[in-house]
Amino acid sequence: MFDSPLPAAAPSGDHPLVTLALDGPVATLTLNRPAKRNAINLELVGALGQRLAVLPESVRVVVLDAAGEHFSAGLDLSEVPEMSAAQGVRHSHAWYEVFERLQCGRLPVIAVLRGAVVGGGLELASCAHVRVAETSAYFGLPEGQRGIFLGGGGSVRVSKLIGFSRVAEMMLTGHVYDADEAHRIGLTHYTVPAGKGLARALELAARIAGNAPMSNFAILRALPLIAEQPMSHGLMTESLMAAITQSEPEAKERVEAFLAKRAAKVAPQ
Ligand code: 1HE
Repeated sequence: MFDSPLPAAAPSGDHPLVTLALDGPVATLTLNRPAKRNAINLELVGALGQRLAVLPESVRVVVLDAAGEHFSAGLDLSEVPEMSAAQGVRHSHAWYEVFERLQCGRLPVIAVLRGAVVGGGLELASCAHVRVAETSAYFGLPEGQRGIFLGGGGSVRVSKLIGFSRVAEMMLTGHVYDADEAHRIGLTHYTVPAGKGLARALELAARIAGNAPMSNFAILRALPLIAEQPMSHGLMTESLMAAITQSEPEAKERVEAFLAKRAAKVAPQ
């Protein structure tokens, strides 16, 4: 074990680098370092982790937004020159701890992406469950050009989203994907006009918050496990999760409402 390099945070979770707005079941967390294009230093990672740790029980969905024109310029490069190899490993693990809280916590996360979503910013965005990109968003992994490497989980998470080959090519050539291309390759789920990202994310958040909690739990906790399991194990996990979710009283009520023609039909949007 080693000491975390993350700075101690206020027990309330309050920190100016990540602001919180609560609206019913939706918590909007906003990266708030626009003068540095939301470059991610350890203080910001710590602030994000602390905010996530102390969200009220009433919160059902997190929207992750960013102040200014850019989601994030990635790792705060000013932290690199002084870092020893051992500190570098601990630095990455500090990011992993917080990013895992985001990806594998109890809450679905919707990221609102605009401008630069690069390096560690893309690694952060890849932890979200839903990615909404404004048309200004662009996606790159300039680590190769900076003489460094992915260190915030991107070699695992971004590769799972778009494939190892695209990640290698992005890093080797400095290829930057625009919002349309990113959508086409499955890096994002929605592309919306400039300035409309937060509104779309909030609309999606309301839908997610309206799902049965057990269904959201299964989507967050079982689906990623199933993706890692061999087929026979995945099918067994799926069947157990299906049986548990459908035995919840809320599932019975929702299905009965549909059968009684009291629930909305599926329709194209
Ligand atoms: C920064 C950073 C940063 C901006 N670390 N300070 N990431 C990168 O290689 C991306 C580097 N950044 C850029 O390419 C550009 O800043 C942007 C395209 C994102 C935005 O350009 P622009 O013209 O709007 O802003 P700017 O003038 O370049 O930056 C404004 C300020 O933010 C400026 O500081 P100032 O004190 O001169 O005002 C910049 O120095 C500062 N700034 N980006 C530190 N990244 C866990 S491993 C992950 C590894 C990586 O993430 S590698 C990728 C790093």
